[in-house]
Amino acid sequence: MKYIDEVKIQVFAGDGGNGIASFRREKFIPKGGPDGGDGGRGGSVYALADHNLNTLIDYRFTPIFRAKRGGHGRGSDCYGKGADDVMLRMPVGTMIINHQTNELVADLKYDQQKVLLARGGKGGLGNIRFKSSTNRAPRQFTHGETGEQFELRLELRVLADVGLLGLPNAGKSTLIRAVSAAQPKVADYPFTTLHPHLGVVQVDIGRSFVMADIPGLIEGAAEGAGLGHRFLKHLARTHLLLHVIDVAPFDEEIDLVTSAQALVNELRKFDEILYAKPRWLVFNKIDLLPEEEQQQVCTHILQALDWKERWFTISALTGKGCQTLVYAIMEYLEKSAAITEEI
Ligand SMILES: Nc1nc2c(ncn2[C@@H]2O[C@H](COP(=O)(O)OP(=O)(O)OP(=O)(O)O)[C@@H](O)[C@H]2O)c(=O)[nH]1
Ligand SMILES: [Mg+2]
Repeated sequence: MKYIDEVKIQVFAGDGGNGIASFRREKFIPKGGPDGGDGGRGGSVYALADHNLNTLIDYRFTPIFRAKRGGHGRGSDCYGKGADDVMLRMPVGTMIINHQTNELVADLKYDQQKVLLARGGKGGLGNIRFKSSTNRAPRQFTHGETGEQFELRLELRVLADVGLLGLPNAGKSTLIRAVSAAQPKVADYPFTTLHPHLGVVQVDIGRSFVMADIPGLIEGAAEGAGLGHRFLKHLARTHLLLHVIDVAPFDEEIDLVTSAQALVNELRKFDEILYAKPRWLVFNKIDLLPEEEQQQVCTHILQALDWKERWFTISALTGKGCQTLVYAIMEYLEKSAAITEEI
């Protein structure tokens, strides 16, 4: 299925139904009073967050949504029927932006969150409403209000605590499979992952965090190489990035230091804020290296990069080191959340 994370839609709420001027006409009642009812309310358009959805693709095909108008009032005190509301289901993590003003209308953060997008018009008043002691036969009535309408932009930014960053084939998807129930495809060719996947990492009872796996990044991504770098925006809301490095690449020509630096450059070209986020190094596939070489390779990279942050060695395939990594992440997230609260 194609992954769509930005779309433009138009929403039209229904107009209110008109009120009506009408008089009772009955046999033997020569002068019946006013009996024109109010118009019904127009339907409104709402957004509803749904955690079972993970793409905005449906909106690419159907970008226009209209709620119905309210029924008109009728004689014999009959009120017009209110129209049904229209519910637009969207993935959690969708940001809804007014396309004209660029204002953020809503940010869907939890399942079943409901947000009004366009309000239906109120129904008009029937002439019963205008009856008074001085005016027993009013002819006034009002029209229904117009429903609101907007052009909106939907932008999906997955909500994850930790994001995986790395060259294609580094083992990002293997890692998320090892530590969560997420099952993105794993294969020994580059660009296996074509869109973001989320996995919930359950560390202990009641302690968990969300990890995001995104497509691999290569040098020149800013200029469109590989799958480009547009998927990086999905890391914008994370608190921590894990830079996954394959320590035993199939292609022995690959220089681990240069390629790690190239990746960080791409990150920086994409967004300074993302670049400034806390980042840890994760040396993966250590099962492919003899023990003494593991140490050598890691030390070499750490020194060449002048690395001051935390780093880990793992094998996503055998699971070695993965527990230590997830506990460290959990503790870090708990601590940083505490810091934010204190401020
Ligand atoms: N020996 C070994 N192989 C691994 C390990 N982790 C991943 N692999 C293999 O490396 C290949 C690529 O793994 P993926 O998890 O698909 O890599 P990715 O980083 O998600 O790749 P893209 O989605 O293409 O960016 C697969 O053949 C995995 O089985 C590891 O720790 N040890
Ligand atoms: Mg992958």
